Amino acid sequence: MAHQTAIISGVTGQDGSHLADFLLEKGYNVIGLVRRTSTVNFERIAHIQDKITIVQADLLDEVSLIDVLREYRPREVYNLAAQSFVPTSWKQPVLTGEVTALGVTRMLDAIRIADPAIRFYQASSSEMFGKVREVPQTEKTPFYPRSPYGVAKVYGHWITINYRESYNLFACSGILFNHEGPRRGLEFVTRKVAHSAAKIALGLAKELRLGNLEAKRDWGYAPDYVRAQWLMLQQDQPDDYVIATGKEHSVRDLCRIAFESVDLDYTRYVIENNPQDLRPAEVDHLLGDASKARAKLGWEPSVTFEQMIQLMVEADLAALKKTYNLIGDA
Ligand code: NAP
Ligand code: G4F
Repeated sequence: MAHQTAIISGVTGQDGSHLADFLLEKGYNVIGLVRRTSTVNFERIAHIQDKITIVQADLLDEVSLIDVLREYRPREVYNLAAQSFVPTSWKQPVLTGEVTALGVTRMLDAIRIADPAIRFYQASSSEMFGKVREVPQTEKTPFYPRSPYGVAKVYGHWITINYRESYNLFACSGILFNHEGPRRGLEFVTRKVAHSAAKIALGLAKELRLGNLEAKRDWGYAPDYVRAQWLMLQQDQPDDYVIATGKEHSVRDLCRIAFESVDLDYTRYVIENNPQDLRPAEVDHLLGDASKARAKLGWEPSVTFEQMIQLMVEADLAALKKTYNLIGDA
């Protein structure tokens, strides 16, 4: 496996950065695609910047994708790039469709044109289950997306399957349930809560405004989930897999655990049902059944929800203390 080349779109994101770490450990030559920005946003890959090759390409521009595939001739392409924040998908539904849906076709077409032997991973999402048709959700559960983001992901999922069946591409779709960690964007609820609990504990904030505290998710740990992405591309046959922990927690549980980890009672600080954080259509609960991945990939999660939230709060405490030049414990 040494010196295989892998291309990651979305390398500056949470998963892209963890996958780059993972593939470097495995001896891969890692090519990370970044879109052009006026200033660099390489915070999550700063520690490996000199170990990977960073190339400009955009999911909105197919020629840029064909060029990069022809130049670097990868064995594997991981398509992690997306407009991935659900609330933004109502504000920018067309942009979300262009990147998160049609961007998948551009990448698949680029592979078909440049080298159809490339193995392809598509970052599908449990958001596709939306208003869930059964509990828990498996690879066979029908989709009922509840946001423009979810609709775009359904398109990306089916175009991946269609290119596999039409052109015999080695194309896999990973239906990943929510996964988090200290590198999660600040706007997603786990990081928002962890960061605010740390700030309040340090006396840097007084309250936390949230939306719906009753929503439930099957939350896992991001480094475990990028291992599953790689495992899918190492099989003899391409296939689709649900990746989940099989345990669900509410946003309220998340608040309680995060605040308790800094000896605080969340009910004194959290303001719920903040209108700006409520959604036009909610996904009330997601719970995945990853039996297929366990059986065929040998995949297992390694970190519990409680451990992960604790780890996230600790990471934010340490980062805030450094930023604000604070000493001593919270
Ligand atoms: P993320 O942190 O939001 O990262 C998204 C990445 O996509 C960033 O690197 C971003 O670049 C890049 N990107 C956005 N638009 C692009 C474009 N037009 N061309 C090229 N790159 C572009 O997301 P994540 O949490 O790592 O998730 C990775 C993938 O898994 C996404 O497709 C997401 O929808 C999917 N997913 C995530 C989860 C989860 O719980 N994390 C669950 C299921 C599926 P910039 O840095 O320049 O913005
Ligand atoms: O953390 P969230 O924004 O994640 P969401 O919407 O589940 O989407 C994430 O997971 C998907 C997998 O199912 C990915 F495909 C997607 O890219 C993304 O990574 O919200 C989780 C829940 C929601 O029910 C939301 O209504 O938390 C609830 N929530 C309550 N208050 C909040 C807030 N979410 C956010 N972001 N901010 C709040 O203040």
